[in-house]
This record gives sequence, C-alpha cells and structure tokens, in this order.
Amino acid sequence: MLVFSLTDADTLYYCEGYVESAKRANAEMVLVGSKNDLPSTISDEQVNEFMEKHNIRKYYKTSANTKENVDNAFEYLIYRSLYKMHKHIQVWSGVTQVCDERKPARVQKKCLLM
Ligand SMILES: Nc1nc2c(ncn2[C@@H]2O[C@H](COP(=O)(O)OP(=O)(O)OP(=O)(O)O)[C@@H](O)[C@H]2O)c(=O)[nH]1
Ligand SMILES: [Mg+2]
Repeated sequence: MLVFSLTDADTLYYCEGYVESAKRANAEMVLVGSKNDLPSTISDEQVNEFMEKHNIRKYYKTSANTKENVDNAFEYLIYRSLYKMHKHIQVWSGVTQVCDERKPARVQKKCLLM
C-alpha cells in the first residue's frame, strides 16, 4: 500500500523507491492519497501520470478523519493479493471463504476473512 499525503505533493514522489521494491517482489500495489478531507496540493492529472509511469492500476483518496475509503483500500489490496496467489474466493453469508482450487475440497485448509 503506497500512501502519500494529498496535502504534500512531494510525498507522492517519495513513493517511487517503494514502487520499485514492490515490483521486484511481484507484490500487488494500491496507491492511496491520504487526508482527502483537507485541501489538496496535488492534481488528479499528476496522480494519473504517476500511475501510468509505474503501471499502478488502483488509486483511492482516503481520510483517516472521515474514514472515507480506508476499508475499500485494504479490501482491494487483500482481494487482489489473494487472486494473485491463484486462490478462488467465494463470498458467502458475509464471510469470505478462500479455497485453493489445486487441492480437492476435503483436504483443503481454508482461511476465513471476516
Ligand atoms: N484532517 C486530517 N488530519 C489527519 C489525517 N491523517 C492524519 N492527520 C493528522 O496529521 C497529523 C500527523 O498524523 P500521523 O498519524 O503522523 O499521520 P500521517 O498520515 O503520517 O501524516 P503526516 O505525519 O502529517 O505525514 C496529526 O495531527 C493527525 O491528526 C487525515 O486523514 N485528515
Ligand atoms: Mg506521520
């Protein structure tokens, strides 16, 4: 999760080193612009340019103050990471059941995300 502050444009560019590390680790990435309840000093165009340059697919504007998009950013990252691990996700009764399709159902170890 690459978090920069919308109130300080420099912080977006500080993320570049972390982008490179994440790519080397083949990690899923999500870009987060924090403090969205305050006046922004960075434009959507600048963010889009950064995303295109680094091939980042998802961006959320969040606020720790209002809680806007905080859950969405974490959920996106968790879901994408699980898909990347070739897992199959079934949403059932508000609980996410993660099944590994490579193993027969009766021997599967299951992980539950509440
Ligand atoms: N209005 C607002 N203030 C925030 C938000 N996130 C953090 N702050 C405030 O920013 C100051 C620093 O808090 P930290 O917990 O260090 O948050 P941070 O995201 O690391 O922010 P910086 O250290 O300022 O880069 C505190 O006064 C927080 O109350 C936010 O989303 N909205
Ligand atoms: Mg801080």
